[in-house]
Amino acid sequence: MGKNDSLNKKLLDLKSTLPATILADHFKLRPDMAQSYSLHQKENFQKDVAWILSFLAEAVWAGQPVLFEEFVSWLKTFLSSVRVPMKDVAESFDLIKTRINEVCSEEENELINLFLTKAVIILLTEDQVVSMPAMDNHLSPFAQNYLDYLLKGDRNSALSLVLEDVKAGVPVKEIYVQVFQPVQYEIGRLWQTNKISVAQEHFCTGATQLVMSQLYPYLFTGEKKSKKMVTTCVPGELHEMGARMVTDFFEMQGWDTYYLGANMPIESVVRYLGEIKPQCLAISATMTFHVSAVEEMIRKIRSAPDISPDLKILVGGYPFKVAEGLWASIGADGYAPNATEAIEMANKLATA
Ligand code: B12
Repeated sequence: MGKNDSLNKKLLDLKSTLPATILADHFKLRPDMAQSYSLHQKENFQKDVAWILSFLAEAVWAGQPVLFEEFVSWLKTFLSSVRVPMKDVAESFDLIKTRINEVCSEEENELINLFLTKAVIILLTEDQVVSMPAMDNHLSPFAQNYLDYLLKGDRNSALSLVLEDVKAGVPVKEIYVQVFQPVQYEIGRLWQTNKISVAQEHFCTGATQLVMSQLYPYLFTGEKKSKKMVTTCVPGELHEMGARMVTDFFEMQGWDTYYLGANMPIESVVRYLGEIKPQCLAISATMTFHVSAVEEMIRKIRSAPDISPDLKILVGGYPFKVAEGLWASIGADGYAPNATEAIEMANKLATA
């Protein structure tokens, strides 16, 4: 699988001009729309075109059509919930294809057209293709109760519910795996299907971060392993709860953990690793268009003179779940789909 840097750049460069061009093309094709679109709709249309280019560029770069297909399924679920006809979306994809074909080589177009043709098929198949983040996510009665409190804006009751359980001896890990993670996924699904607002999603996430911080005294096991690990997200990546959860699982296993959180500049991570000298680094990315940043971070770490070649680098997050083998192709030592398996993988790599 080759990394197509020049095509990636070409597609990303198009983000500055193509959205306006496609909007104009679409209006030419459908004058009725030109009349009825509000300014807000025009802005959203152009944002969507820029997004399509970002996902396309990254999937083409990674040589992973599945990343783009997943995105198209996601877009289908997202736009269907606000009643955008898929015929219109498919038309835009065709216009995007035509315009890209004007500026790319024959060989590049052959590759891009494979991605875009499949996208149109996904959009126009009758069955609603449900993307991975919107899949049915069965919550336990306890998790449902917790979510209901959050959705009502009742953070205190949500906190009490969890604290009572933990004080009664329920392991923190169980709360993370059976409550926080599925509830976060469900919140995402509710937002994607237009059932809750961005504000509600932010409130729920903030509340769960608060509850997690209250559980901090329960994380320490007492037995220390004299092993260090650092966790970070890549530049631009704002989803930090997966990274945080992975870090806390290591802490509960007796590791000394150093959690850097969201949106970390690569140079700072490299410098920090040189100072801390951990045995393991966990890199988290949720958005598909951040995979190349993960690759860049790994490449820069590997070439830094003061970082041990024995440092084991684990990666995880949504794109790595979707695209099999992606982790290996960007130079990581391992991947795990969740916090529990992240520990198992780190132990396996330590003894390898
Ligand atoms: C909360 C949230 C946000 C918050 C994040 C705040 C914060 N402080 O973290 C905010 C509001 C910032 C946000 C922003 C956006 N979000 Co958001 N967000 C979510 C949401 C609802 C929950 C994320 C979460 O907390 N998950 C819980 C954790 C525990 O799960 P996890 O990340 O999968 O982590 C586990 C594993 O993946 C693994 N893992 C993770 N990292 C690592 C690392 C290693 C090394 C290992 C081994 C394992 C591992 O272990 C973890 C624990 O088991 C998700 C829904 C979802 N399905 O995830 C959407 C979601 C990810 N967001 C989405 C979108 C679209 C966006 C935005 C683009 C929205 C917008 N229009 O602006 C932006 C992009 C921001 C950016 N540039 O990063 C979409 C992505 C869709 C797609 N096709 O990619 C999702 C899926 C929602 C949806 N269903 O549509 N978001």
